[in-house]
Amino acid sequence: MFCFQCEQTLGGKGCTRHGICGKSPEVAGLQDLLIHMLRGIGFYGQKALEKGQKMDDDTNKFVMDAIFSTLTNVNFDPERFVNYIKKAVEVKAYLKELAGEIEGTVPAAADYIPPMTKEEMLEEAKKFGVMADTGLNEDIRSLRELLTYGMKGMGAYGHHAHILGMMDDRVSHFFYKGLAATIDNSLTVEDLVQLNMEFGQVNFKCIELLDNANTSIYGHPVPTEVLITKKKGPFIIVSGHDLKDLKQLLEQTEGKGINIYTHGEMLPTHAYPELKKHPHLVGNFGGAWQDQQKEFDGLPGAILMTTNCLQKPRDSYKDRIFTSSIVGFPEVAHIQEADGVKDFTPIIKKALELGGWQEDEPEKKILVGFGHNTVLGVADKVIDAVKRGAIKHFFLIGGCDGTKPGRNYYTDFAERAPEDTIILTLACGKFRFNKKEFGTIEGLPRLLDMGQCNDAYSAIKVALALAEAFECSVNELPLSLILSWYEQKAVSILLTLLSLGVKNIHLGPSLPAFVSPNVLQVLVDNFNVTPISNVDADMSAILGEA
Ligand code: FSO
Ligand code: SF4
Repeated sequence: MFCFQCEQTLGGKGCTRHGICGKSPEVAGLQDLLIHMLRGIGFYGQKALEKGQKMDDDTNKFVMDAIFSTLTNVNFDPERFVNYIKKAVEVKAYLKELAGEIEGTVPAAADYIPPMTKEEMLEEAKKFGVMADTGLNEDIRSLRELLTYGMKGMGAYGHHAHILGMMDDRVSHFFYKGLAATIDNSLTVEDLVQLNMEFGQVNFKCIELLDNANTSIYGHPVPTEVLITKKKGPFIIVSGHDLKDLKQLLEQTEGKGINIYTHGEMLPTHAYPELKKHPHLVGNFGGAWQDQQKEFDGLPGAILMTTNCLQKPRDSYKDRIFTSSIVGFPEVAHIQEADGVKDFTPIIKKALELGGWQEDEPEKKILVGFGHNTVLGVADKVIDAVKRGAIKHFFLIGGCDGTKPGRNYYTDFAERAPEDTIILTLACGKFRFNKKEFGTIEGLPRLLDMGQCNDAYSAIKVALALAEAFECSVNELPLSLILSWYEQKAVSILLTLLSLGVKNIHLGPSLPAFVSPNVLQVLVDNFNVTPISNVDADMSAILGEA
């Protein structure tokens, strides 16, 4: 196997024997084969679109879901990948027919048909790994992978928007174009840089769609205090990013005496009016995803993983963890779905059987719910405070957490931020410091949580509005982006920020292994992307201190 798509890749180079994430060589091989099939689907899909053919919704959905399934920490079940590959054969045949006669060269990947048993698929997969084409120019490989990983992230966001009934052709059609580009040998480094930027714009549209879906269905997040301590009684912990799963579970557990806790990236959901109105959505449990094995160990409650980040479940809780939709792990119960409705009966039964915590803990709370609607609602106050010098700078400390050392940087950075600065947070990196006290500036909390990683849309919207108010560009605002990346959703957000012309991003804890030295130089030259160094030096440089 060879995989280097996430930040924790072995030695900063690539996982070759077994994934640090727990991905087996078997799953890695099947994912390689699935991606190879999707590239061919991209070719015929793009040809069909160029001829003005209409793409049906099921095909678009398959492409998004299949690419999402290969994202880090989502699905570890080989059987699910065998099924995706079989389905991909049908989808490709359908698109080939739709595309009709092809003029010009057809790449070999487009007409590739895999064998139908898992064993044969694994043998074949060896031909299609990331490094299989040893003669490929390293910058071309780097840019193809950058685009592929960005699309994995957009597959996740597109999936969430789609299940809430929102989709846009610009988003769903880009997958064909992007995947086709990764097997187009006529494209140069410049073409691929350009395409990655185009992708960033399309992903911006995608996260906007998702924001519209979330806020039109569940209301705009409002500042909300969230309990972070245990309550007596049976409970279910819901992790991941899927608001629809959480809503359906809240409805199905109504009046059953079960408390629902959010975990990880589900924390911001407490702020949505249509979710918070359920009194049994009681609080948030634990820290970021990488703490789950320790935190779920022997837990007297049930756990639902709606998306990444799933880690290999320990035996102590394997009987009480459930996966849904794209997530999977061998021998872990999967929640079934029919016509968009999930049946959570098994998890409800499990929670009641386990009985839950025996006692209440003394209460502690934290504040969430500072999406674009809330922040822009107090924009006049914020702008005035900046003009008077009461607020000197904004730091967006956003992105994902992870297992590797070096991530204390973000906690240290937040703690070192001067008292006349505001800290905006996004995604699961915040768990390292969101329970600390940061105080207020003129009644405004200094730490404002904007939400999940996909809520980067909120941060961008606020930044654009502030730039308009101050009649300057985003890059001239007293705003610095201090980003931590882990998996491919972060890659998609990074490309979106770059495509919007955002410069001076501080990126860490390490740089992506799939970015070649020349591609990195392009990012540095054009966008001044800066690797994080040490907190004091970075803070001084940002604030212009001597
Ligand atoms: Fe974290 Fe995992 Fe949201 Fe990621 S839970 S690491 S960027 O999947 O998605 O922030
Ligand atoms: Fe390694 Fe990350 Fe790939 Fe898992 S997803 S195999 S940890 S590079």
